Amino acid sequence: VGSEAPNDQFTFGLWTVGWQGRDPFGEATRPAVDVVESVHQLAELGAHGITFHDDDLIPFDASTGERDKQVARLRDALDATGLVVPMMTTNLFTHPVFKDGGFTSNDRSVRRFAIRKVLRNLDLAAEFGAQTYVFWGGREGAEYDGAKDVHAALDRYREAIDLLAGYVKEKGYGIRFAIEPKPNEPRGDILLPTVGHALAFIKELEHGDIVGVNPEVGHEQMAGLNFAGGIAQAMWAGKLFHIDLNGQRGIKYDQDLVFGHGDLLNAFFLVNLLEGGTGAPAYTGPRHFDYKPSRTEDMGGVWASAAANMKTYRLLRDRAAAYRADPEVQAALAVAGVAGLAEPTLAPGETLAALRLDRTTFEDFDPDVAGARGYGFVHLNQLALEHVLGAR
Ligand code: 3MF
Ligand code: MG
Ligand code: MG
Ligand code: MG
Repeated sequence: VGSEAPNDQFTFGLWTVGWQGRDPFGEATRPAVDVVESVHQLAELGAHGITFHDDDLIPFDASTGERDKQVARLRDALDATGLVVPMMTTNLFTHPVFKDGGFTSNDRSVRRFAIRKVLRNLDLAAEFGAQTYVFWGGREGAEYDGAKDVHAALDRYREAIDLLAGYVKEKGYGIRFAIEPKPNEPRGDILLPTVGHALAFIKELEHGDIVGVNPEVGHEQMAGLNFAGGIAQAMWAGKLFHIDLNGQRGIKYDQDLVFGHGDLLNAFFLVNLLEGGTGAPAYTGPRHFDYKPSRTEDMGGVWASAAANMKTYRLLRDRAAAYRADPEVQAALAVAGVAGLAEPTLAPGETLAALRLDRTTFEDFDPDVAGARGYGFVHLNQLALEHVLGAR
């Protein structure tokens, strides 16, 4: 597995395989995993790199000496395995200080502390050569509408992101930011709940040129949204800087299942999209898995589930290529008119005035004829399903 795998750019958060299975109703079901052990195991399985929050590596209250020691241990493990760190991020959610948020806490001293915590970790991200820095504002939100002035909160969110992006530019780190939307959990409602909200927020930034999104499969699906559709829009906007792949089954708590263990057909079309199968340019960044090995699993199950993410992605990539190469699919796509949508609605050089003069567009247009057309979308989808099932 190891030799071809690094090209796949499969990466894992240290917090994923490191999750001990604590949930709101139950204790940990697994022992803590040492970071060095995770790096070696993931390298063995064929991963390309790892990602982490500051606190995944360095305990929140660590002394400078302890911090240096942990950084050196990770450095050694990376050197020994060849794994890289393409993305880093900040934990602004675990400690009680962040219970009302980091950048948007109603307490100004907390907001100032949050910015300092990120600044320190950005320096470390530059040291590790990370290209992307993720902002998941899990505690930026509220349970009660009267508790948070959303207008002011967005002002403070923008202030923080712009200050930090300005810092990265000034330092010449070459790091880009990626905002990770999520609708709820742990807060009742989280600011920037969906990809669309985040894209609109980025437009309001001074340093929006280096800010994009890091959408997570389950987060959009928790809001009942089409993940592949959201990703297509993020790519269209040139803002898909990073991605969190996992599985989710419908509108419920954040499940963080293995990639593909939720809406499999949507995962298939997602992979097709990411790999350039729709004709839009392929996504070239890491295929990052942000999942949780279910708390029913022992350590063997943890590593097996990590491998399952990568295997599923590869299988879907193969299935998507077979789908595209299938002449029946090509014929169904033609009937469906999918490629025709790429043609601009006005002809080259045609003006709106010319469109109005063209009688075929209105006066002589027969909506009943056009309305009688069958698009064959169901057949097309059945072909996709049969490819996913390995039946074709
Ligand atoms: C929570 C998440 C986060 C983010 C992480 C940044 C703890 O639902 O998805 O994982 O992904 O903070 O990458
Ligand atoms: Mg998540
Ligand atoms: Mg999730
Ligand atoms: Mg995530």
